[in-house]
Amino acid sequence: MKKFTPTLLTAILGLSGAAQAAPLYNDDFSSLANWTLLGDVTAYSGYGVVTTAHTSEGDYANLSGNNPVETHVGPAGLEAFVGLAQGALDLSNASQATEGSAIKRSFNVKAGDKLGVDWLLVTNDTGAGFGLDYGFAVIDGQLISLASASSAGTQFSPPYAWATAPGRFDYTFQRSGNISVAFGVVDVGDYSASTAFGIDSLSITAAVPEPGSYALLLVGLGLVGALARRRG
Ligand SMILES: [Ca+2]
Ligand SMILES: [Ca+2]
Ligand SMILES: [Ca+2]
Repeated sequence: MKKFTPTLLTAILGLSGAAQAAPLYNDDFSSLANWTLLGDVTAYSGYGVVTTAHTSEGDYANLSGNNPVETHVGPAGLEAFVGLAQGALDLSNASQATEGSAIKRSFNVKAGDKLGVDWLLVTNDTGAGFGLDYGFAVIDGQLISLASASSAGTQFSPPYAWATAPGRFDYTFQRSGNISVAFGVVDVGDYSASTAFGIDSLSITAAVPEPGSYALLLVGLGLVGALARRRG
């Protein structure tokens, strides 16, 4: 009987390895060339960074020289840019989002594909009456709050006083198509006490193979077995 040669093993392992496809997209945010930008946005310190820091406030946390954008000003506003209805970024009537920045692009994906991205929020928006600023994602029109200034409890270096623990956001696409993905940050309740939201290491990986693919794999293995027996 023919033995399983290294070549044959490699072929079989290669087949099963194909079930774990390489990422469809990777982004290390060394550049923002693939994104559309609004407000104070820059690639900084290995992250894609959006901030609420306004130059006219003498805020030295502004990184790009471009100012954050008003949240609720119709088509030119931040909410419209990320594909949300006016008022959607408010936490409540009493805690309205005022200004912020965002990046967006679209990805051609299939339902079940998975997105992952690292994030870190750094802020001066702490203390009594503050702590409301937040970083968010908007995927296919759905707002997902990722990080709040209220959870920034680790001392950070100037110009920001506090940082959250680093986080990773995982998302499974609900439908196939060219799906819009945005990341942003907003001032809430006031325009002051800036917050910066950094994202990094974005990847999109294919859904696990459909049952049909496994069936094909089993048929393939069955053929290999039959060949081995015939030649035995
Ligand atoms: Ca990076
Ligand atoms: Ca603020
Ligand atoms: Ca501001």
